[in-house]
Amino acid sequence: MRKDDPATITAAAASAAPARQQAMDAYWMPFTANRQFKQAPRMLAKSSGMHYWTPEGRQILDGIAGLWCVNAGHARPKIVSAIAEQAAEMDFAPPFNMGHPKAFELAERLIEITPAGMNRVFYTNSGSEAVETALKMAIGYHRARGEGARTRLIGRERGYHGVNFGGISVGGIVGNRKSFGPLLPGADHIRHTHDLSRNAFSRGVPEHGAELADDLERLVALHDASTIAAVIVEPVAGSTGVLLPPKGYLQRLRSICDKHGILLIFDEVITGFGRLGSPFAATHFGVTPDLMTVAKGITNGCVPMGAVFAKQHIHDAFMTGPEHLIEFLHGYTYSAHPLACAAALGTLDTYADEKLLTRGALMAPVFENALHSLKGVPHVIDVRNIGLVGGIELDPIPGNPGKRAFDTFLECWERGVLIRTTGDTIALSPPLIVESGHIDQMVSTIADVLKKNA
Ligand code: PXG
Ligand code: PLP
Repeated sequence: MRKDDPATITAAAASAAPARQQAMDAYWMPFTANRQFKQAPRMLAKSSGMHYWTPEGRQILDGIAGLWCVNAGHARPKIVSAIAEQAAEMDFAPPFNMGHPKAFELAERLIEITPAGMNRVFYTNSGSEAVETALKMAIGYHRARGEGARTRLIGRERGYHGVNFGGISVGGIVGNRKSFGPLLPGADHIRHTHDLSRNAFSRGVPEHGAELADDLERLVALHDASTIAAVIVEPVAGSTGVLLPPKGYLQRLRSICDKHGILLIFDEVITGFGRLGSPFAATHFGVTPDLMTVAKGITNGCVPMGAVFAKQHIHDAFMTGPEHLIEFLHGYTYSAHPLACAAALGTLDTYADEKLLTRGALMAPVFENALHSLKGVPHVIDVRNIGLVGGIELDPIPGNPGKRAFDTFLECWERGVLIRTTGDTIALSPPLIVESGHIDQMVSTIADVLKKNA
């Protein structure tokens, strides 16, 4: 019997506590409608390849790589054994003033695939922590160079940069910000690039909107460049509903930053590690930022880990003063955790063995055609795609935003397909091992549900 045979899974699950009888009050769930969930829980108990299984043994096709992170698919042998062996060999090593070989080996391996010049790696445990780290690096860098007045941080409307205070300050998702007070002083935002009137149903990057990068000039005129440390953007915005950069937009942002001595930070937590069909969005678009944040796909989602990649001159600016003193007063107990480093090395091996960091480019045409077949299906007002990321925007039910997409999510789950929704946009981001049959199943399930509920 294969180990991913549903019968085996059902037997394994039966020995665990049955999901429905599990007491559920104590666990306060993240980014979840807790009361709705606990009335009708959606539980996952096992995963392998392109699939999850529920505790009852029902197979679910994973249309979102877990949460944009399981890029090589689930339960990959090299990653599983790397974690198991590391746990037995050394569980933890203090990261402050101590090292362990895999942390250095991993950094060397990572800079082989980062854009040229981004050759310093700082480890965190999540994308949110990577963002906080990058923002502090940007401000600290300017101060170390004698430009201590450059403290402003610029984000973009609708941007998502995790949930910590720095990240929500530069973030632009209103719901994630409004309940939490005044946030970081000095943060400001350029306009988002979403424009259905000009760009609906674009295949790949939209034609119109490069000029929106000039909005940065407006903020420079308002605040003066001498007060601005950095601009942070997602090269392709994920959480807010899959918004692609207009043709030429990122290049323009880069040149405005250069003109004014402002650092450019790409938040590649979703776009990193092959999602667009290239190792990173920076590689894909040919635009190199000064700092880059990653997480998720760095360990295939198997152990929490994030990182900041920095250009060498940023790192070097900190390397002053007495040699026995700490140069950058920042770090996490679990930075470079041995289990995470082992998982990341197993992940990079798996990506290399199967050429997964560029496989998205091979599958992108199949994915694009399947997604755009949804044009004309009831309530579909836009389809957006790049690499193996897709966004399907639905017209909202009047007075009930988000409901149509959430109901579609629930029905797809009942029909064995896991999708993700944000507002009224459905996001698809399958593992990079996806085959065309899986793509057909995802897209036809969504189409069937939308037609049934038309
Ligand atoms: N930056 C970006 C661009 C992200 O997409 C983070 C930072 C934060 O990473 P952590 O590891 O702290 O969650 C993210 C995370 C969604 C969704 O629904 C996306 C993310 C997280 C949760 C949900 O699209 N991205
Ligand atoms: N809070 C307290 C009281 C701590 O001692 C520490 C770390 O030593 C932290 C927070 C930060 O934890 P971490 O390093 O895991 O982010």
